[in-house]
Amino acid sequence: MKKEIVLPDIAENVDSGLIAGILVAEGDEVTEEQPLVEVETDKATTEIPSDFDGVVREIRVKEGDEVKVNQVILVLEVEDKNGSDKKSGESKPEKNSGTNENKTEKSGNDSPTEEQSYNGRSSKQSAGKNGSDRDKEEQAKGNKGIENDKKEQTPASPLARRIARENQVDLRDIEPSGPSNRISKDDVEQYVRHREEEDKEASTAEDSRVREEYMNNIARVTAHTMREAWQTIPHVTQHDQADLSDLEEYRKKMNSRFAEQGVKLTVTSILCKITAFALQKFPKFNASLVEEENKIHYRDQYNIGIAVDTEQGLLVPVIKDVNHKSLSDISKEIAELAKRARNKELSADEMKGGTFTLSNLGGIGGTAFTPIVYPPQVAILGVSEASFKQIIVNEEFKKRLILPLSLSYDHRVINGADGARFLRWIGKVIENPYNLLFW
Ligand code: CAO
Repeated sequence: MKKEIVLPDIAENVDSGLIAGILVAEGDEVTEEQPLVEVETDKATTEIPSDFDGVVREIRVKEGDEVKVNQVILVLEVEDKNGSDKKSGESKPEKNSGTNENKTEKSGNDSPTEEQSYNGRSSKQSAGKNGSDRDKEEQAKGNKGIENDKKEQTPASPLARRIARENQVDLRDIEPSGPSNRISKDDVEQYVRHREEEDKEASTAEDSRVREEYMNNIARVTAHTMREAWQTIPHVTQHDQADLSDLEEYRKKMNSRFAEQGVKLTVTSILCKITAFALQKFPKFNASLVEEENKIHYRDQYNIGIAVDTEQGLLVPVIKDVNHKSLSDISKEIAELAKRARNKELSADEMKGGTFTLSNLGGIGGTAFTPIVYPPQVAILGVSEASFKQIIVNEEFKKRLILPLSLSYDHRVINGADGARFLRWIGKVIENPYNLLFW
């Protein structure tokens, strides 16, 4: 049968309370005297215990609700004992007011307090109803509860607790002002006021040091793309290095020849060409993932985006069909697109269709970085500054120009072993371009 648990008459001159906590959930099995909810009045914080063993069928209140005395808080399903058991009586208000002596006070006051005197009153009332033995037992339980709570809680009035909770104040941070060492409502309010003043001062000081600037369109698009990439792509970055010495020497030699045609062969253009070969050798790196269809789309176009640093932000123009273009054409095109990017002259089409990206920060510096994959691509090659290192060649220390390489890839498509193989292959071609003849 169903039994309603109502808010009992918890103290003199108190006709309502605030639900401070719900300690059970619908469907919970509860036992007699198990606390069901916490109710807060300006006199005490009180746990309302169950009058019966049973199952919680319905909770009719929520935290923060104001509840009147005799208002139903929740409904229990209890075993029908044909009314023989005095606990199964229907006189809800009396029943609950009869359980007042069981409530555990939350106050931690050392001196006699409103809560304790309330407890005393309740005990007296209940003594008349339930007999002295039970009363003593219950009072002992209540006192034990008070002792435990005293140890655990900072002494404070219920009203002070409520204001502290509403303002997210930890009572342990507050110095009580009164002689009883008990935190009062005034103490909490003063603390909150002080904290607000401090916050205001701090934010005013901060504001005066902040210069606001709206992000331009490039910065906004970059921010959006980078967030999407970072949130959706599980990134791994594989680092490697390659001996650039011979290739760099050859590049310089060739540059004197290309200079006549107004072309400068650059590290970027050479890496772009080598990368296009690598993408043909390792098609997974020139692919995109269509996760909703569980498919990988392999591209047969080798369009390499080149990250260009401009005053307005990062732009990535695309060199299309790199595999069909000569090194001098690629060099010219990168120079032209980088210039157009810096002059804000790039068209949208010139930034579309990339299947892989190359980001060379070596002209600026750095030893390694973790570039972010540009969706829907699945990999990006980062290049840092080539610098001279002592390395062992044929059992001898040699001064060599070492180029750091950082490959980031989408781990949903590419495994660590694939990444290491791809980057090592590029490294070997940089170290010895003859390798291209034998792949
Ligand atoms: N190591 C050492 N030196 C390098 C180098 C490297 N990895 N890359 C370029 N250099 C050298 C060049 O050889 C050149 O020297 P010389 O004049 O003596 O030949 C000098 O640095 C300047 O090169 P550059 O930057 O003008 O030309 P580039 O073709 O190598 O690079 C570009 C072009 C567009 C890639 C570059 O200007 C650029 O904007 N880089 C920044 C890319 C970026 O912002 N990436 C981050 C994106 S977020 O992932």
